[in-house]
Amino acid sequence: MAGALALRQNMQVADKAVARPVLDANTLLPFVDALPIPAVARPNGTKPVPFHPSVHVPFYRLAMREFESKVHRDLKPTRMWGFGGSSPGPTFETRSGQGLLVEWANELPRSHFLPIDHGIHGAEANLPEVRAVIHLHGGKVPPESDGYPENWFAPGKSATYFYPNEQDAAMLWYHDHTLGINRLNVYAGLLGVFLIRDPVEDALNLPRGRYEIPLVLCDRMFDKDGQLCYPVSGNPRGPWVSEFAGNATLVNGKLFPYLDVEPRKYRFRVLNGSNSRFLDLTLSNGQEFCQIGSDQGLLAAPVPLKDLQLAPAERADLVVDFAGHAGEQIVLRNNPFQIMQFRVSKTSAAETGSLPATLRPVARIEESAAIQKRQLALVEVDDLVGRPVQMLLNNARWRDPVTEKPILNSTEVWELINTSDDSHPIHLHLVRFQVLDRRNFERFAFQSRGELRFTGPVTPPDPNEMGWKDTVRADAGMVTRIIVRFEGYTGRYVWHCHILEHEDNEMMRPFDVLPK
Ligand SMILES: [Cu+2]
Repeated sequence: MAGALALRQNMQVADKAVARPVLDANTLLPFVDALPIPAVARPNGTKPVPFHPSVHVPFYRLAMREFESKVHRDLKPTRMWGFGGSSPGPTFETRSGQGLLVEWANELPRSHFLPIDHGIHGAEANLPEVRAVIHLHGGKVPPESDGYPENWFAPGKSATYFYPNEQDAAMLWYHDHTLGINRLNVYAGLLGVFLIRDPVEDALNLPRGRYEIPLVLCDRMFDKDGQLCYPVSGNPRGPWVSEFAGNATLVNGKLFPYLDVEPRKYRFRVLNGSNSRFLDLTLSNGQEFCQIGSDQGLLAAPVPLKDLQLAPAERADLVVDFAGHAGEQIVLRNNPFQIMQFRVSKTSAAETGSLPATLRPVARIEESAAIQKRQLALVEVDDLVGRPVQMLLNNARWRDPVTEKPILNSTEVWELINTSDDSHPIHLHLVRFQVLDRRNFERFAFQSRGELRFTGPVTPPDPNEMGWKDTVRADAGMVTRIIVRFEGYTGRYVWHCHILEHEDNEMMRPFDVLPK
């Protein structure tokens, strides 16, 4: 019986692993489709808040569904998964302190169209093939609404989550977080933007309305019929691949879109929604732009940049001034690839948005405030020929006992000791944190004797990493130190690498926030 089941699984995997000719995205004519702007989510009414039945808040119902979408004029419609028939899903617009409820409904089909690896923890073959659970990335959310990876639900089921939004203005995003198949669900399209605003942001008079535009960037691979391809290892018993690099980048769900702009300031809310790809964004005319915010909101002051590095799951709030570029066509590049085009018109309506010299004070947390220091190794486990088979946090697996148990309202320093050859974007749920510094260390001494020997100077965070963060690049061969105050709620959360292939294969651990 077990043998027959295993055989069937392998045949299913083999069936899905059939190599299809991959589309060379460079053969597509660029800049023929207008950039889509995701619709703003509309509430379906109001409902009482859990535990406070006298308080009513906006209630939204978003259904996850399969649909077809034209990602390029010259491609056949692509099968995708999204929210209410779009990927990215509708954008939430809310204000700090304005709580809301979302019923996330799984109305997906019962079989997955991407290759599941049933050998991965949480993706066993006896579980429903299609499962989903939604996490609000960057949200300070009670544990029961955080989208714990094991709290997935099958088609026909739903979960209603409460988002208090008691946090500063920021660009958050929502996405699937299902144990073992998260990389496939997000790749299929289960992600969207969630904007929180507040009076500090309002007072800055930043570009708004049609001059404020979300840019959700996701690299993908398509076959010649325009269908999503996801690679497999070639081993039918373990189709998992350690990372994904697509040859085409969707911007709000289109390949190589264009956007008509006026010669004035625009605010772009950029999300790297890729599974694994680190972005290196520039403008083709070499012009400077300003980063005004990072993951958890506004920076203290604008940071001028010509080149923006953005790890998976990181966000950047940018102001680009097209004044002085009337009539030009400017390409946004992820070096060296083209991503999208800005077509600057000859004339502009009166400029109303501004870019103040200071934005929001960001008080640095003193290191002396930390009552606990944790050394946490990022480890790649290879097979005999050096192929990665698993990624671990502190050599522990998902189902090992919880080891990180911070106390509510206490401050800790986490030292992320990256012994691998890859940079890993590390994300903590519930909290916001600050980056202290990075420093090279000697890997052999650490791996063989557990001894931390530094080999280089302390490197401060980049200027655009000096604000509040929820995801940090832990670079290869370096110790990246962050300082975190565990505020908000007690209960179980997770921290993980946001390379989704790593997260799915053990590079995720629970942590418990304990009461005082
Ligand atoms: Cu990783």
